[in-house]
Amino acid sequence: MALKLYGSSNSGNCLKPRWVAERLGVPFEWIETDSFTGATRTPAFLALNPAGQVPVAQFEDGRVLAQSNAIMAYLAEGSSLIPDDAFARAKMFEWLFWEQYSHEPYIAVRIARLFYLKHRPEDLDPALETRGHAALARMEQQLTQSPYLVGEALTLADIALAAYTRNAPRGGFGLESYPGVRAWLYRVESDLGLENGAHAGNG
Ligand SMILES: N[C@@H](CCC(=O)N[C@@H](CS)C(=O)NCC(=O)O)C(=O)O
Repeated sequence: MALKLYGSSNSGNCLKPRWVAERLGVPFEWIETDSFTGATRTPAFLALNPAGQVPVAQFEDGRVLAQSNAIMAYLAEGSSLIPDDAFARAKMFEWLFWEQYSHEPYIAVRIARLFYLKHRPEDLDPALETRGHAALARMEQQLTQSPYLVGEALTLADIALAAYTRNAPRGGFGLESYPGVRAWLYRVESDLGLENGAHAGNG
């Protein structure tokens, strides 16, 4: 298999490049690598990615690429998932950078602590909840104006943001007050062939 994707199936960051590869019909081998059980800290894995994190893509020629959004951008080069228009493309990157700094550190971290590590809500930093809701409100603001984060069509911005937003209820973030986000999630999940609402506490 030409492309190897090392990742954990429970991680939104890891699902992002997998969804892109599936959407674009890029063949890949998935190598399940669980960061909770030390698989990202073995000498073999650290030789691949010294940062000790998944996802990691390894190409046929041996080259290795880390960082979910960088892997997505490389896989999607020349596809409709990256807008042709320079400004729209920059807007897509605006959302991708924002996702890593203002969404994932709160929503993904609260999901990990509550759902996977079984921490008690009262033991968590309250900023995770307030900043997470601020991120959802920012998305809602955009998604009441356009069906996708960058205009009329699915881009990498939607794939990146859907990864943890669809599991936000597992982090204690109810989506009831974000109708635009819920309608957008339904759209993106349908585009990607994912089960609608499967992880959102709706069924
Ligand atoms: N910014 C990175 C974050 C990657 C990341 O945090 N991966 C987690 C799993 S979701 C991990 O491997 N954690 C293990 C560690 O940091 O030791 C990306 O988008 O790929």
